[in-house]
Amino acid sequence: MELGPLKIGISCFPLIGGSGILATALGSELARRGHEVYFFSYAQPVRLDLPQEGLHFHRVEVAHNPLFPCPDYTLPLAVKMAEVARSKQLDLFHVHYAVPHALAACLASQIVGPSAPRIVTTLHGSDTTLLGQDPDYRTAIEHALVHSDAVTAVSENLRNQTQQIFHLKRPIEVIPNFFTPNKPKRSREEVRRDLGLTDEFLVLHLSNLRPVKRIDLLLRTVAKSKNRARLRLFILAGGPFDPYEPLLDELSLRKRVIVRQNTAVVDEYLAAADAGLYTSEYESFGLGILETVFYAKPVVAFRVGGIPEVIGDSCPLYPFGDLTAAAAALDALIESPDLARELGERGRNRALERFSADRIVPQYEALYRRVVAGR
Ligand code: GMT
Repeated sequence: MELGPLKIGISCFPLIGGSGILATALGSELARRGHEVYFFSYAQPVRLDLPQEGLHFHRVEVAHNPLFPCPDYTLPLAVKMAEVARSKQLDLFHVHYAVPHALAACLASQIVGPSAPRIVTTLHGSDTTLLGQDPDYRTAIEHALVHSDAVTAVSENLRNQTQQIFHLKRPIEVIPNFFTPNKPKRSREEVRRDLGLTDEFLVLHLSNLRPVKRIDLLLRTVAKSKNRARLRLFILAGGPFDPYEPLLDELSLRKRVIVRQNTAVVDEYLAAADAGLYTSEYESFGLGILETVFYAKPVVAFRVGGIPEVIGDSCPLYPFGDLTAAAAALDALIESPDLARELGERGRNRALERFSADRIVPQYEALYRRVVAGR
């Protein structure tokens, strides 16, 4: 059954973090393809460019009602989703992260009743790998997964982990993340000048600095490099760097590391870099890695979670915690621009083939049509 453009409600976190960034990119692509997309969040998602035809943003007020001892977000979110679902006759909610978004969607659907939008839940990682093990959340997550009309995971690895943690009977479809580079506003030379660089090898790290990113290992890898005097580590931080300040002094790295906080648009920095360095102990996918790869930069990373699915055989990966191997890999790139170029190009070609919007967004559209047709 062929269905026309859909009305889709998207709930996501608005901050710098893979799930919100992916949800925002998906919403923009869907609007470009003629769908009407309604975002729900407590702030405008950092990469949501408004106004754009077909894109709407509904701010949810976190309730600080004096009757309650704690602020509440899930109920106001569910109410907003239900109101918009009714007034705009949404076809489906696509929620990113089980808690609170999938749960709010379940509640909104009960509020709306028989004509409620279908629910597609996309799992991004910590919502099942961490919260799924937390007895205070596990049952609620399980409820949301069982009551969604479709559940997707961003990698095979996350699908397997989720199945192991929850023993679900329902299928989980893997739809990987995608990325669309935006033309950088400044030239590579301008950006490097702004960062105070001349001919240093610029190693980029892009993340929210949560403990799972192992920033300690990131700094220790750089400290182990034979070429540390020739390199600069540039951290685009979506979270506070303060906890790692003492380590900078301990490893005598202060002059080698540049940190910029909360940068929403990363393209010009990706273009200005020479390589990416990621030392996470787990990534369901690693959207920052994909962004780096799309700019034809070679990546040094550990073989954990879904990272092998993103990188394939385009760059070697190393056992988790093998800092000697990671530092040697970095040295090889610094010492051989040809190798860096070859690995970077190989990664980009693979990413273009597998993780472009044109490859991934139609997979979501096909899923939406299946669940809406099954109403
Ligand atoms: O990595 C984070 O801490 C943020 C988190 C999120 O939900 O925003 O990222 C998760 O989702 C991203 C988008 O699908 C994935 O690329 C990240 O690998 C995943 N993080 C983890 O699994 C730790």
